[in-house]
Amino acid sequence: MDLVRASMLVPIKKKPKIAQVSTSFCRYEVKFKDVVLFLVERKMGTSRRNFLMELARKRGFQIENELRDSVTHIVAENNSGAEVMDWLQSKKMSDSIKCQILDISWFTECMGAGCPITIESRHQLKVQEDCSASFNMPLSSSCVRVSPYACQRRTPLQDINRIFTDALDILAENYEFLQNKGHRVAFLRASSVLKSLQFPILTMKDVEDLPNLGEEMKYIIEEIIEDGKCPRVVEVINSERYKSFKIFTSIFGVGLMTAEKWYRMGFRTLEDIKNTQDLKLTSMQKHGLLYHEDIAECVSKIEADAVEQIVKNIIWAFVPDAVVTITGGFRRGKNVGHDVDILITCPRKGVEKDILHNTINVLKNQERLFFYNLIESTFDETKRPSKSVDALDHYQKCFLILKLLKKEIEIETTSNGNWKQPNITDLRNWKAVRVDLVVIPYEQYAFAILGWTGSPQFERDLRRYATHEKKMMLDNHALFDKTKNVFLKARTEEDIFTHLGLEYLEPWERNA
Ligand code: DCT
Ligand code: MG
Repeated sequence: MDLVRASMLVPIKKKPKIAQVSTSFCRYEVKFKDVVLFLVERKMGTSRRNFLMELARKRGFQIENELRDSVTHIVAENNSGAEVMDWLQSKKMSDSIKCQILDISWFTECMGAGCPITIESRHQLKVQEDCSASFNMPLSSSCVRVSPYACQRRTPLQDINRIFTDALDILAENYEFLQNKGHRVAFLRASSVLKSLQFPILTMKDVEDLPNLGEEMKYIIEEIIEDGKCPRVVEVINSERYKSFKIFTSIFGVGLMTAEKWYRMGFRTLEDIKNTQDLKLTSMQKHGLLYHEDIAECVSKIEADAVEQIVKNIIWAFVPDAVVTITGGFRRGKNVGHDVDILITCPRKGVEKDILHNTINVLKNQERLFFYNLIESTFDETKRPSKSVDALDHYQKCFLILKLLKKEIEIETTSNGNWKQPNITDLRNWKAVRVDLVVIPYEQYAFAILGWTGSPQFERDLRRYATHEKKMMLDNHALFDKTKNVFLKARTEEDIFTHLGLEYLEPWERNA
């Protein structure tokens, strides 16, 4: 149908005037006279920016299309404070700007609340990184009492005692392979304490007052101080069981039970598994084997950002106000991970329910899906938070293997300005990447993002702390106060820390 005929079928409406705050043609009532917003288009894209501007106007906000002196709040998405300043400098505006420079999370929360909300430090894009954090960050062996809980320690990504923590982590992993949960957790806790230290361990005096270090762990530390290595760790690394379990559990879909079964059947290598015709494999394991080389190679930050952009482009085409966030290790500042964990929500109640199915359909049409396993939500409101510190959550989610095109990584890289050759060695123009997509109802988002940011050890300790120190139960859905017999509401991660009486830790301080 052509446009002329189409226009004859519908009554001709008066063309709406485009809302412009600085003129008198504004279609919507301005409710908040002191606030004038500006959205940075860089990394947000034109269509999403237009949608969000319209949404803000409907909610009674003033929003400028151009950066003017009247602007009070600049909002950017996926840009650091430094990047926004660079952009302002390129517009010769950096000196004159006296307004707030904020992350999109502030804008989204304002839209959810229907009014400007109080600006908290987490909303502010910092132009210079604040390196002054000193809470429980032991700078020498005698200066601070270290908490036994990871949620009371700041643990940055940089681990200056890696020689010790690697050893303890390998022994913990070996206990995991032996299915000895108690020893595994004890070694992980010990390693986690050392990761928070901001001084190198040089003598046994440096570790004598630290919590979670039993005699066994201290003996290992002593051996490493004296010889630079621990014979027990060397023995584990070279043991047949450890090597085989390491290979088997690196296959997507293979857990400890399957690894144990294969080991008992006499299998030792990847080839043993690939070459056994009558081995019963799940669809997930078959695909895990097929794309093992790529998946075992890990995902770089650049690849993760490209995946995030693909997912955002798809979702924003039909739900422009959806919130799509990378979590897991990448949110904690890691440069590599074994997968890309993405949380999806929408401030409009109920809208999130169809997002995952629609996204999967588009990914299928784009021929990007090597494998997916969609699990519907099993959330039951009547159930209290789980007692287990390692329990899985009940959100609707999808585990997938995504086809990432080499050119998409290149585009992502060049737009960032720092070119790096993608780590793809053969002539294929794609790489298979493991992605988890998780859909969260908006009111549970704070709990979900806290849970999915990790690290797993940080989460374990946070839940233990809630149970043992506060008589509360925390999981990825809710926080329950057993003394008052009520669920405590939280809009942000800070709210949850406050309920628990904990000092707030930024995601990059949770690398426990
Ligand atoms: N998580 C959780 N409950 C589980 C498993 C995981 O709450 N039962 C959280 C903790 C970390 C986060 O989800 C993501 O999990 P991983 O991807 O396994 O951890 P990661 O830190 O992102 O590790 P990697 O960087 O290797 O992907
Ligand atoms: Mg991850």
